Amino acid sequence: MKELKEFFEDSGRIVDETLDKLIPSDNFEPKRLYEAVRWSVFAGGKRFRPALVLAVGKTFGADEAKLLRTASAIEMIHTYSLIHDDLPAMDNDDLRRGRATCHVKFDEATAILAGDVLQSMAFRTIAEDENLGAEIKVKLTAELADSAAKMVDGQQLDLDGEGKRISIENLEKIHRNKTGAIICISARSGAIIADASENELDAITKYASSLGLLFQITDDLLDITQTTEVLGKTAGKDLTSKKSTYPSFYGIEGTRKLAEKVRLEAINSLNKIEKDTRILKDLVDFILERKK
Ligand code: GRG
Repeated sequence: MKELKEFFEDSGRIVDETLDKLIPSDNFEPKRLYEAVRWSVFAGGKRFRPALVLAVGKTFGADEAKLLRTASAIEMIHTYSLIHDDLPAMDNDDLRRGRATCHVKFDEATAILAGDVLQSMAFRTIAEDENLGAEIKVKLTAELADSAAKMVDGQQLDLDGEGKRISIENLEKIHRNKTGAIICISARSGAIIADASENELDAITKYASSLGLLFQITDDLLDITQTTEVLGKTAGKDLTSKKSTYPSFYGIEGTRKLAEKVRLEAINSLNKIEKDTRILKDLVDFILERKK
């Protein structure tokens, strides 16, 4: 997977450069707010969602310049969700991306505002993209807004289900919204910017839907099998907060088998696309084999 490793390094670097230009410096007033935003954005996340925007966009022939702002906007939405998810009213966590969470480093009010301003910045980033036409920008904005709302729906459903035994159908519904929706828009936006055909967009949506589920399944496994040090966030949280997870339904081995099944579904969707989809296939294996 050398090619993918290089791809991740390159996309991570260029997305970081773009984010650095888009996000006000920590000298910008109110300083405390932008310090908090930068603390959370530049904390060493995997940048998986922007990599997916770039990988899908490039697969269908889009220029990198057309993809960078949308990729960065999606990372802004993702980071906002992590900041808010860590708050005492939600997951109440003190470690994220290997460092203190935003509300621990700053304070709760600043963390709420940092998440809020990141969300506004994300939509502005797309609206002001000079490399894209108005029609595409409206489509991207509408889809991203819909996905961000689905993520919030999923978060509420997740909170409602805490401490309760929920059905596997409900668990899947939570994850398709909470985790899947932003992964899905990441892949779709790459295809939309590249002006992919309806059939291609359909195949990419199915691929991303499987990829999103696989991401959550592996997240559940890592929460049990990995250490806090490697994850950069508190391990074993699902058990202590009595969350329903895939391993709580299927056990660890059963969950690994499910992951393999979902992996094959993702690959089968890619096989319907008549382009070189190697990098997208490698991304599936990256998610399956990831250590954090
Ligand atoms: C608070 C509105 C709101 C939504 C929260 C995304 C989310 C919804 C909560 C995060 C909790 C969580 C552990 C979700 C499971 C999957 C996930 C999104 C993991 C974190 O994403 P990574 O692994 O993180 O890509 P990095 O730090 O690498 O970007």
